[in-house]
Amino acid sequence: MNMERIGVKEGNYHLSNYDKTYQQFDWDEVKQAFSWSRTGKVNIAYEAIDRHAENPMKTDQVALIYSSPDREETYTFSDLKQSSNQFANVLKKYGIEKGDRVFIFMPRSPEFYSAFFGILKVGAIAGPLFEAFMEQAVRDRLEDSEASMLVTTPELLERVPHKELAHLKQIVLVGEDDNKEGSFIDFHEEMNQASKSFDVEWVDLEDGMLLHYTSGSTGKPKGVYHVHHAMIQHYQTAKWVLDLHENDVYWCTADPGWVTGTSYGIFGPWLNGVTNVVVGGRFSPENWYKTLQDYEVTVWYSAPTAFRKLMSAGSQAIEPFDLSKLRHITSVGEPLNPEVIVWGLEAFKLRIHDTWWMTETGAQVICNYPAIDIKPGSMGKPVPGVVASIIDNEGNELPPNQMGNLAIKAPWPSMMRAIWKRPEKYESYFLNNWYISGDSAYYDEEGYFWFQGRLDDVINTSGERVGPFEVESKLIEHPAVAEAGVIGKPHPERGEIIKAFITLNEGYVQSDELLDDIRQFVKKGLSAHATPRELEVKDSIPKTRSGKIMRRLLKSWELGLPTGDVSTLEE
Ligand code: 6R9
Repeated sequence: MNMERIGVKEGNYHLSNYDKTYQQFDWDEVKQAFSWSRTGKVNIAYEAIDRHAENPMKTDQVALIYSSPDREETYTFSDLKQSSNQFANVLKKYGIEKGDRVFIFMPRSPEFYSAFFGILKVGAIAGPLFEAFMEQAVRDRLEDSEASMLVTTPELLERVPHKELAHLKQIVLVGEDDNKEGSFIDFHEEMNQASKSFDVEWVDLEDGMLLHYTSGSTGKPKGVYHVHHAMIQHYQTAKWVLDLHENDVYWCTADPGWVTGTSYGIFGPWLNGVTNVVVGGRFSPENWYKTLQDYEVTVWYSAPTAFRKLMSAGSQAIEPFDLSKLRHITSVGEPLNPEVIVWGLEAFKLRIHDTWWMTETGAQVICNYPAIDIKPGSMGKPVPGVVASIIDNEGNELPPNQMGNLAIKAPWPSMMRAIWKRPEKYESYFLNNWYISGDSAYYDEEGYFWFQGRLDDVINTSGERVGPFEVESKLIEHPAVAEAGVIGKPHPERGEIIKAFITLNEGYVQSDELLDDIRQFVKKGLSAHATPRELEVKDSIPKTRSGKIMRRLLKSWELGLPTGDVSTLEE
């Protein structure tokens, strides 16, 4: 097989002529897809839910398939319109107004989506939090955002220091609470009493709708602020990149505490009126394959870390399942190792399409489309309507094949509009009208972008620049290696040496021979200078909830330094 390039399969794809569209496209063309282009009345919740509920052809279509170990339910667009109207009425009753911050701290569930759209319908700003956050992480976010209301569950309430948060006026509890002390609002009781009709609060395209907190390498997490305008890009990229069509059944595995779980777990599919699968509970290869099979999922959006777990479970895990309905797979969050793409071709007979974007970009920016060739290891090409480039530290564009700052020309529709309460921080992202991503990359003569690393992760060993991703990818090609995290460790002679942390696949035990074999494998496969001088076997590799290897944390452990903000660390 030619691994340099994987060609396009026959198919009726959106964006069938990438080059032409890229040259001619203007975001104004998308506006007519929304009712506000005719009525002037804007609200992303209306476009995602109510517009379909008011369409006789779509009102009874299943919008949400929810599946968790103890619940399996479906909701139509009409159901979601009504339940979010009910919650909007609850919010009004308790005085929530346009611009207020209302946070949601609970597992994925149908109630989550009613609450989320209810918040948007009153014009308030939603702040979704990962259910696994512990007290400090919850406190930081509620304090910084000055949220006035929180929607949570009785189980998670103990991690909310509510008596110490001056701005937090009200807490809505979803679920039975036996020893209710203090005055909480009972979600189900209020919903039962609330009217199913509601007059949506019309907003401006530039009004806020979402605050996503993300951690940088230093300091407290920052609130990335998004506006209703983002819907234009959510909608259009969900067509071009996720290739969503009317009859698709779509599954995004991301939690809405992460931007992927909102932009493409909520907005992308529902703005396009597609049936959306949401799965609660824990990951296991069997559950995941069963989900794909039982709901006849056609389009799937997940992350390299998940694909690698499935890959290490082997082909016997996939064999019992019929995945013949699946026609398109996409990936985000960290580099997609070529090894995983090769596995995907075997396991699913499909290409896995890598997509690059960030919390700050709000939507997909550089992607592999079903309609272009894939070069494994590359993130693909910019979304039409978005200009991406590589610039030096002075803000000058660099020619092909030169590594530099991956940058996006401001503005684009889904771009963040502020860092909450920190205008100087926001300004610091921009240079000569370029948004500086903090990633390093280069593009080749054909315009494909190649990720090199977070700028702070690139290793310089004896004057050679080595991207940790390259080494990690090579390591996991070794049959014994399940996962790998690679850092640069300071070294008096060489500047840095490469240190790799690995976990082993089932059936392998650590021995000097094995570690030596792994090192030889990298040396042979990559190069001597990219070979880890140190190799350490671990039980697990620290990752963020969105699946990114936390090299910063590995490095702190290695050097005995303080670990900084670890609120996004997966358990
Ligand atoms: C959507 C999301 C953003 C950072 C980004 C980069 C890394 C994301 C990637 C990727 C290589 C890809 N990243 N996608 N790196 N290839 N396809 O992940 O947002 O959590 O804000 O992370 O993730 O380093 O700068 P966010």
